[in-house]
Amino acid sequence: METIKLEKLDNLLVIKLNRPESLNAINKRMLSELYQAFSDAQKDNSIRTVLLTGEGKGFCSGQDLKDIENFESFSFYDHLVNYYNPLILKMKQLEKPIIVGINGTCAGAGISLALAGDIRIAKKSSKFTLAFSNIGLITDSGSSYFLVKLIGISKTLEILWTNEVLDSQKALELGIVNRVVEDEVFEKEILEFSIKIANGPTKAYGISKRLLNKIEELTLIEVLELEAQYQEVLGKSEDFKEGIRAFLEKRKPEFKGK
Ligand code: T3D
Repeated sequence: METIKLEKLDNLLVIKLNRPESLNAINKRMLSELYQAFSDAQKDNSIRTVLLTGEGKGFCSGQDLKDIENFESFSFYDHLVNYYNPLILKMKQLEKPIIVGINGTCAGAGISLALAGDIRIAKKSSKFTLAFSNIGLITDSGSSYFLVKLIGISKTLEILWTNEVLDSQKALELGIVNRVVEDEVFEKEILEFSIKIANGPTKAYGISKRLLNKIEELTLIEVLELEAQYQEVLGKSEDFKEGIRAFLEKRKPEFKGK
């Protein structure tokens, strides 16, 4: 891979965006490589969680503005529909946890990428800016959808129109990130957190992701039915049996993700 680094740490796949000279700006190659990495993670049963983070001082500065040769002939529509959107959907549809470790600057489509993950942990010194309207664009690659769900229409419009640079504490207060970690311990803490999740009951985590991500399209009656159907499946899983055994034997469960 040219634009991302992959490292397998037991059952955790670490994906590092690897174009640090541009704060990990996204080019076509990176979009294809990320799509491939998430597709492979879906097929590989030994991978039980993905940690997505960035190399260097940025997490991701969004679309590589130097990669577009001719803006006149460039089709934003084709680019989004063929490259960005499939990746965002692939991440949302992956039935395994995706932890995003935001290690620095996060801008434009970098925010979309972070929001397509499930849990975001930010390094304290990270900065967030939508950047889209700086160049006369709107939120894309899912960020309109994710932001409105997380922080509402009015706040999304405010940060989009003003291009306010949010620090990690503000991002936490708004609910854009789940946790903020001191710079010195960031690497250690995102790894520890991800490993803990990777050792959990992966099947239950995957099914809860599937259910919760579509909950707003469903009625209470439909949710009650789906909860019952999915619980029926999980009640037959190896991890459920192990959870019960561990409870009775007063020890910590050793889940296998099955
Ligand atoms: O269809 C489609 O594809 C459209 C999709 C659009 C989605 C989008 O993401 S639109 C938004 C694109 N992103 C931006 O507009 C952000 C542009 N960058 C910035 O505004 C600033 O760089 C930051 C606020 C992110 C960080 O500022 P700072 O001062 O910390 O760093 P810097 O010095 O500006 O950047 C460091 C280097 O990274 C610099 O390179 P140089 O001059 O040292 O060689 C800079 O040019 C480069 N860089 C930063 N962002 C990008 C970039 N290079 C290419 N593309 C970037 N997005």
